[in-house]
Amino acid sequence: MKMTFRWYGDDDKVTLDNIRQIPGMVGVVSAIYDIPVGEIWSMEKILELKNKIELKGLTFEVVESVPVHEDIKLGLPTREKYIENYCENIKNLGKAGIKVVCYNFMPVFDWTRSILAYELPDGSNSLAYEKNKVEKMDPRSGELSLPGWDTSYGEGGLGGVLDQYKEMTTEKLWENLTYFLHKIIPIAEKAGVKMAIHPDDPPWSIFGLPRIIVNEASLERVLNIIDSPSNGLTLCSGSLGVACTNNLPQIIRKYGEKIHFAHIRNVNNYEEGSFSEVAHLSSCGSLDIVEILKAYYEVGFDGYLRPDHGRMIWNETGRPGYGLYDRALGATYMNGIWETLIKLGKGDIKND
Ligand SMILES: [Mn+2]
Repeated sequence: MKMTFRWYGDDDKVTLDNIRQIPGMVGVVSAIYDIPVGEIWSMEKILELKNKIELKGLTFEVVESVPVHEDIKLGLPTREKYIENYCENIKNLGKAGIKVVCYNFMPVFDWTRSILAYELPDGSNSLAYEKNKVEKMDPRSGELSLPGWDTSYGEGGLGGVLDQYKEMTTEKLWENLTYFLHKIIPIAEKAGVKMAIHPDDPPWSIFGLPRIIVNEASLERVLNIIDSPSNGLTLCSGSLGVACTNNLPQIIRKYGEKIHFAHIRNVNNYEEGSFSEVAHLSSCGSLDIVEILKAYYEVGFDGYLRPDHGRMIWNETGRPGYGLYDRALGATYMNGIWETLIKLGKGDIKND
């Protein structure tokens, strides 16, 4: 397991110096943020980012994410140009030594929450999803503005994009994902890059838009589209874990070799369909993080792992979910569990 940390570049309040001082941190997960979705990332920009990270003694081997243009998800004729560009990006990233590219296939909206600073009993705050509130939201009202939402919708704005999805069905979206994978996976194989699809967050349909990467059956289906080491998964415990029917240790044991990137986040599930994000410690939420890491250990996981969203604690301000302190605590907690699993495995710690 290689412990990594997401970094949003020079605009991030969390610095590379902060990150390198977290015990056991080996690498940074990042992306080029100032190039519009669908365009080509120049080699120069990729290498500049890589050099900046490596100068601090950290590796840069995982990109999160290379976003997929809506025209590809919609299956429009214009997708050809965007798929070509996507392939160029994969080739360039491979040349720069990137091993894993995380991406998702969620229509219009990336991760969605109803509140960004939900107060937890200890006075800290985190991202939360209140089913009743989301059901009452109207994305067309123009009043909604949530992070994670791409604001560059082009002509017609958000309403225009939503209109384009009017006829979209779950099966049609699967077809468009299949088309995309048939084009990009052979390129990724040649480039030595492992593609890793992130599950939908939350893993259910929102605002009438279909979502397809939601459970074990959908992971099976996406892996079966093309059997290749380059067609793999980002397994996000927090995204899948808010649906109580998803058994994460079971999923990890089943698809271990196809999991290239692990996101670990704990969530507190309230009534079905509502949740808040919490500290990583198992007792703070609904997921058993020890069982999850034990499953990774048992499948011999040697991919990349990162603490996913953390709470805002100790008066830190910054990008919701992506502060320094709680994610550093999460990384340290997981490193402790991992060290224990290794020592137990080697018999260095007696289990009696
Ligand atoms: Mn995630």
